[in-house]
Amino acid sequence: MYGETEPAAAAAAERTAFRRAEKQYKLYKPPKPKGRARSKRGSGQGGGGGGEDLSSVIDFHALLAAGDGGLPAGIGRSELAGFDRPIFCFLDRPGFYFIPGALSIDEQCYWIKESLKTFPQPPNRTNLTALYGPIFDLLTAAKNQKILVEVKKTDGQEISEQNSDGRKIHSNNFKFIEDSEIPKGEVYRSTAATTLFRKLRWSTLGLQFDWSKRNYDVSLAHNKIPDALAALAKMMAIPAMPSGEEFRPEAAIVNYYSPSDMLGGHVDDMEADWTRPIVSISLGCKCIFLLGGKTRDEIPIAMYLRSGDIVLMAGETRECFHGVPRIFTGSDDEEISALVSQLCGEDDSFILNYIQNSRININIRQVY
Ligand SMILES: O=C(O)CCC(=O)C(=O)O
Repeated sequence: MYGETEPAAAAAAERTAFRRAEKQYKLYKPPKPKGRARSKRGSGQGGGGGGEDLSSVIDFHALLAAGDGGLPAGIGRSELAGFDRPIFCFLDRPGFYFIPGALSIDEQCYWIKESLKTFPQPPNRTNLTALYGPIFDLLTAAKNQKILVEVKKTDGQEISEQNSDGRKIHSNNFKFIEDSEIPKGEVYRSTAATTLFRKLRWSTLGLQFDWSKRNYDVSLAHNKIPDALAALAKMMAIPAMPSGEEFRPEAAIVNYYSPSDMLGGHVDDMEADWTRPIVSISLGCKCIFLLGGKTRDEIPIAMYLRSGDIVLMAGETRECFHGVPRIFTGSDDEEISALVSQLCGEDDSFILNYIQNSRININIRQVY
């Protein structure tokens, strides 16, 4: 999901403690047998997801249930007058706050729906924008089994245009139609909306992030962060904010993870003031989140993030490597079962199907 790394830097990163942890936790798919059956010996490192050692992964929900007496060394509780949710922190990672179960089931369902329906709507950009141009109503099209087709222009006009970087973009040549409506001989290519929906990896809200330059491109058209999301972020940011100051939500990245996706270790360093937190909301399937140190050589702390949890990263923790090596799908997570009971309307089945096998992360940032 993130920018390319130089080959030498990538090779060095391979040998680090952070990379070792990523390899320890990532999902290993069993290799497909080729030809005659092969010995199973050595095929496994985690054996396709079962049997690996997850005993050192911190589970803040379990710690919460155990009460204050059960806190392991290095983990503390933070108390804040007027903030009515439990807050955990690491004594050696100032600026990191974990708010377990910060969102109710209703709120989670609301934000899952917004993430799938509203957040990918133009002018917000997604990973699909560079290939297809702005796509409107992808969720509705996917639900209705529509096909996105690139239609030949009849007036001989060039199908592609160039954006300011010289990269080809397509505009107005794509539209959703019924399968039965595909005009013979007038279509360059066609893709099922369900396929595109499955390929959605990120969308950006507010100020638009340019992944190729790894900075915010203020010249790109954008809407401001939706009021309800801004209000939520302001409220949740309080534990990490200097007293009396208010967080200003100016941009957000929404990450969509399918079962085998991971987010490699990185530092988010494109915002001006690192005393301001990144407010990071987890929805859907549980994942392992790695919080490393200021170099990849420090052994990262592994913790579970579950649907409804919120993490704040501010101050020194803004300089720390972090990433998501593993998503747990198809598990009997309590959080997912709770969503199942709530997303039971006729209109919800598509979303429910998606979220039972996916994770969504919304991270909200103050840019300036
Ligand atoms: O998915 C997550 O929980 C982390 C996302 C993240 O680190 C990022 O988008 O920079």
